[in-house]
Amino acid sequence: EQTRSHSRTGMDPDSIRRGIVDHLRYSIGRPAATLRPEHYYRALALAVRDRMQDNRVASTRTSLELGHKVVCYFSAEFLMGPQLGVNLLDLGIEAAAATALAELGQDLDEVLACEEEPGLGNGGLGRLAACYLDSLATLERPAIGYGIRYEYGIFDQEIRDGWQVEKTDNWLVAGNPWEIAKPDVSYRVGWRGYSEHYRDAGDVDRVRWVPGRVLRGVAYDTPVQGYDVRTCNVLTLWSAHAVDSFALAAFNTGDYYKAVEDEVNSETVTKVLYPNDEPEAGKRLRLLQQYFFVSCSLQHILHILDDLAGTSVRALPERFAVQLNDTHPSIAVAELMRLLVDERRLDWDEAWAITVATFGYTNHTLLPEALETWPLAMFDESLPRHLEIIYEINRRFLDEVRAAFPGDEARLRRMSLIGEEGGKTVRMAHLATVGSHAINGVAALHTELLEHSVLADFYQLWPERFGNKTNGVTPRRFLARANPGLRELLDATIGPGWLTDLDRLRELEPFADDPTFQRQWREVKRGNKARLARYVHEHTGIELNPDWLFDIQVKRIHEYKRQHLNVLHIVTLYHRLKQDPDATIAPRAFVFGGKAAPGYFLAKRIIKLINAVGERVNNDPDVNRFLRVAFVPNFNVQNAELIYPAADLSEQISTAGKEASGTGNMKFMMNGALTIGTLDGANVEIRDEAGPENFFLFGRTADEVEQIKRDGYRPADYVDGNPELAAVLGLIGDGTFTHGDTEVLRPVVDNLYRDDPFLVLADYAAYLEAQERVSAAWADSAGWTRMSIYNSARSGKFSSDRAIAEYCDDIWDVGPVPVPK
Ligand code: 26M
Repeated sequence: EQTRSHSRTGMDPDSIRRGIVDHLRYSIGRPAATLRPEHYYRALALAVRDRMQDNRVASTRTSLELGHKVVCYFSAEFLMGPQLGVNLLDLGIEAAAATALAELGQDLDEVLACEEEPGLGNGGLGRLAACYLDSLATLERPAIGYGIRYEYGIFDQEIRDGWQVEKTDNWLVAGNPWEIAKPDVSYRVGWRGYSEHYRDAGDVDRVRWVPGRVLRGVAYDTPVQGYDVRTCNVLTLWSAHAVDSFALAAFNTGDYYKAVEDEVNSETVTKVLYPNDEPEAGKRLRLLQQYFFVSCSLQHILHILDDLAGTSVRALPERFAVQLNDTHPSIAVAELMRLLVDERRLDWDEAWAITVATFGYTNHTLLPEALETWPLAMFDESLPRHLEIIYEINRRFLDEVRAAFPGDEARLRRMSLIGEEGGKTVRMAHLATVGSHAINGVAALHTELLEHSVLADFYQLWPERFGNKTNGVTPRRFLARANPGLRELLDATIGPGWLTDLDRLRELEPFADDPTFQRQWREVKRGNKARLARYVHEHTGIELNPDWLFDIQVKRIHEYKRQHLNVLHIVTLYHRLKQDPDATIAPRAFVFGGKAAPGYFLAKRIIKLINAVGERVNNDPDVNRFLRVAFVPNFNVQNAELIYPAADLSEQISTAGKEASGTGNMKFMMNGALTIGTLDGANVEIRDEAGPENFFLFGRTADEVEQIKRDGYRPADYVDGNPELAAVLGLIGDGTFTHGDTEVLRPVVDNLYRDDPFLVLADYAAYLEAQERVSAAWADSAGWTRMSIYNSARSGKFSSDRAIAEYCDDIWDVGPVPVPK
């Protein structure tokens, strides 16, 4: 290992070139004459993985042998994005790899473009998990990400005739060079069946679960390299397979064929990622997915403990901290109790103390329709023993509530793990809360609302368990990789330390009014806008002028995120330009991107609305001198890296109180966009950091939203009181944007006029007024540039390094474990 630079895993261009050539020969196996960039991609990826693997071996040895505590991040989603670029950055071998490839006649950028991104997440929650793995490794904290190896990730979105069309994301077809299959790391996971009471050898009454079905989980490990450190952690994703034989002892011959018949093929369990905002939830297979990965992960953790000689399961909370990323893995609370009580034969109280000391729970949404519950009957049929355990947890928990709040029957009903309204259900947020020593929200406002609304009763019982952990994003991917121009300018201006200490961006402040620096800043931004314009042209045929204001909204399409409010602004400008042929406005390019859940009717109409307005605007010579509208198809991590750095204006316009945090808002800010936004989620903190003079605030507050709803919101009143708004809705409804078709967009207009559950119309006037302020500010180029610089300079708080340091200090009690170089 001392002679590493001469070994097969050296970091110099010669060693990397030899690594590529070796893998082309021994791992790819194609005649030299037929080698294309994708083969060089795979060979380089494997060569890079080899180098991470050395670090991985050293990291495991250091953390496990020295007895350090390990963070286990349980998440049904990890939206990792392309790996090659960041891994080269983390290892410090971008230049060396480019040289090695050049010597082989290949271009690094072309090779990077060959990577198919693993889209194993829906959006914010899954991407957050990926940013956190990056920061854990960079901060040298031993960590394992546990999740599901979906064969099909989030669907690929195509736009046809303005409509979203879903294509399956077959991301594994060309193979995945980053993962290592571990067929020897495999666990059995039960399902259905019944529980059985018996007397053990020591004459103690015990319960065991006799599953009706069994499947097998196999681990696939992906290394997660820290930046400029030896620490390399791992993401373990579980893949479902059939057990070796279907002929389980529990089956009698009569059951056998029936069992095979109605058995879901075991492999289907990890087939496909579910959308998180599909209106029709409560799918049995989804429950099985959750239980499957949680059971494998907990078995793996207990197995690691067993392997550490002399470590009993009683030491679990000293050696492992398990974080539940939303309620998706919250069945872990019942599963760990089952493993400890039924299988390891601990008594209940001791097992419960271990469980609560082990788990932490992060809540990511307050939307009532998004809180996970399972129909009791389905739960009982699927996980009968776990339901019994949940009843016992609930019985003891409600005794505790009764003792704390005597005679408060309503409170007991509200807090129960079992919901009674509209058919009995298991409330997963309650299970996660009761089973965790730490519960957190993801932005200050969100945590506040959590403590006083959704989990208010729990907060009153255990205030000390609650806390805030404002989200963060990794500057390695979303600044250094995504914005090479800015990276270079930052390095030249304040030195390279910012990449691991983002607060140092503050050192830019003295340059905010410096004309030379301002010019360089604008040149970087213009280059990024030209780069995005090329991409948009290539993928949509729409031409955008990089000198225009780039006004961007990218995120999942959802009513609460209010993309339609943005469209109302565009249609207002269209209307004004058509009304007055002499009118001029500061030219703007509106860019949208985002996927709608396949079953979400209105979200899909909103996509159609954006594209319909875009088609009309982009082709009308009266307005296309001032306005363009582009919908970037298939928003994903890869094109996100082109989009965030190209923004002048970041649209963060959710109804106050509905967006838990947002993380795109942080990526825009770091890259020098100004925000137009409501007081929602982390926007509040973004405005605090940037300074209110560098943020375009509008809209009702969360309290006002609640007040308006309580008073009986009547959206039609806002239309009747505002002729311009009436005209704008009229244009959308009368076929102006749909070749005369008055039906297609009718549901969107009707919904706003009749219900408007997210107060689009109540905030319309304030939004227009804020957009006027944006246009006025844009007219002053030096002033805008100063505000842009201040936004980047003050974005340090939103590094995931800050967030992870807080989790480590306040919840996990895990310090740095440097791995010697
Ligand atoms: C489900 C059914 C119907 C409508 C909505 C949902 C639903 C909405 C949100 C289900 C789950 C949801 O939350 C998951 C999620 O991705 N939350 C996001 O987590 C990010 C990381 O913390 C935050 O930045 C986002 O604000 C939050 O929406």
